[in-house]
Amino acid sequence: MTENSKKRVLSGIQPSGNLTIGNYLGALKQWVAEQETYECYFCVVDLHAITVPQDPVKLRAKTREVAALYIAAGLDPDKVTIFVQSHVSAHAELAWILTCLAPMGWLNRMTQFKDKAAKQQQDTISSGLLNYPTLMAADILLYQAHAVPVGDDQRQHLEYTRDLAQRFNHMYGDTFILPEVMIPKAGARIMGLDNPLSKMSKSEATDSHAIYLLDTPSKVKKVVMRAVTDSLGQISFSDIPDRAGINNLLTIYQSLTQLSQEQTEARFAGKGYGDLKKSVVEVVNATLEPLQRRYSEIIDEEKYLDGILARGADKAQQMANRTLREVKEKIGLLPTGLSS
Ligand code: AQP
Repeated sequence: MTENSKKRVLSGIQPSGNLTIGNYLGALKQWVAEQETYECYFCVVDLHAITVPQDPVKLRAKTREVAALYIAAGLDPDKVTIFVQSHVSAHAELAWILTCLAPMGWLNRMTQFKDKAAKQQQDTISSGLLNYPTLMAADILLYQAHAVPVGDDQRQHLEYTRDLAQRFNHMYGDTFILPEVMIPKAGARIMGLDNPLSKMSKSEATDSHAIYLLDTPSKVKKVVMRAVTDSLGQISFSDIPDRAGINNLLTIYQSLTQLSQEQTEARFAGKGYGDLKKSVVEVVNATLEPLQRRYSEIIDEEKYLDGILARGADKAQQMANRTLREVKEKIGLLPTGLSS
């Protein structure tokens, strides 16, 4: 298939902390699988990260770290476009234009905003946090993405993106492709190991909450062996909240081994929770070992990494600016240099 006949996907991760196995299973792993089939744009969404306070020095370092992790996880920079969101100013411009179209009521309904706002003091919540989904809509619509591979927590933001695109198309004529959400069958919502009723998140501060992609094997072992389970002694998938801990460990195991639910349960028939945890430690460490090796080869190669990001930004700009020009023309913004 030629590049032009391929469907496009776009996705991104915020450089807002240490990437977790949730980010890997919900996002990165499917991106790697899709790079042969789709024309792919993957960005490090630094403008999203600043919707909550960030230390400038750390933010810069994390932005490089996340880009290096994209490559270490298996994205091939010769096949996909990897770039930093803020290097393509069209994202911020289209976000503003869409902000002017977005009813406040739609934004107020977003559960991620409510969850994140609840963790902050009322007077410190930025309006950027409320507008986060509009920036995400701009990211996606600029590239006329057909599909967006994300974890389950982003489903509502994708619906919002489609609603906004439809609203624009209705007001100004067909402009945007309506993107489909692409959620993995297994691993779409990995839960916290310390609290299997809340999503594993990279900005959670506690030590026993997450498996991070750059954790040492012994740290992985420690956090998995401590994971919250139950006292039923039954190893099977389940939707029952009391059984969420075991369900989560089984899901991590299943997603990393690519087994079916039945095969996964069969593997642990007659075994105890300790065996399950040990097996999870093994598959996680077997996944992280090559990823970390590749990561350590590239993270200090600043020229190599910056070169990839510069090329990525150039390519992304061409696509994004084309869409932005069309949008500006349709809404009546005066183009520059008409008489020159
Ligand atoms: N626990 C998870 N299970 C499956 N997928 C997940 N994703 C995040 N957590 C899980 C997916 O990772 C991608 C990037 O997420 P993000 O950086 O844009 O922010 P997020 O969804 O808010 O993820 P975090 O880790 O919770 O970040 P913080 O703590 O910084 O806000 C998305 O595709 C997401 O679905």
